[in-house]
Amino acid sequence: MAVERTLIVVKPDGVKRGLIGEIITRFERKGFKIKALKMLWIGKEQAERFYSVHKDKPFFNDLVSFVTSGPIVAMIIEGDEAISVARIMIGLTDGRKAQPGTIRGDFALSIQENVVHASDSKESFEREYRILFNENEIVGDY
Ligand code: FUP
Repeated sequence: MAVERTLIVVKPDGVKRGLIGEIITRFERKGFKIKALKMLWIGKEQAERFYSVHKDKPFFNDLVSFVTSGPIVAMIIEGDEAISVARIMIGLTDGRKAQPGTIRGDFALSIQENVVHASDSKESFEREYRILFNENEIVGDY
């Protein structure tokens, strides 16, 4: 058993559509512990850093505009194999191709406005959570 942490973000479309509770509930019911949770509205520079791996992609500017278009909800969850399990729970990037039963499969019909983000590796998590959280916002064991 490998207890891991991962970062989950409810994107601006998910927040505007009232899906915060639904998404938190899915991760809680699955058995993950929430170690940090907050709503924030990131700016252009923070968004560009968050998505820096995509800086040369044609969709980069649209992606940055979208993710700064409204508040987001960010959380750090913890549990067995959190990184790979969360990726299964969110589904494929394109909501039109994501399996029903996954978050994107149930709530998204777009590749850009796909409701939720989850770190895709330990390295991504380590880099991404530091962009959105300070260490003192993460709680200890409970
Ligand atoms: P994912 O890890 O599933 O969120 O997907 P990626 O890291 O490949 O892409 C990050 C975000 O870029 C996606 F959530 C949505 C956006 N994106 C586009 O807008 N267009 C694309 O063709 C691919 C990704």
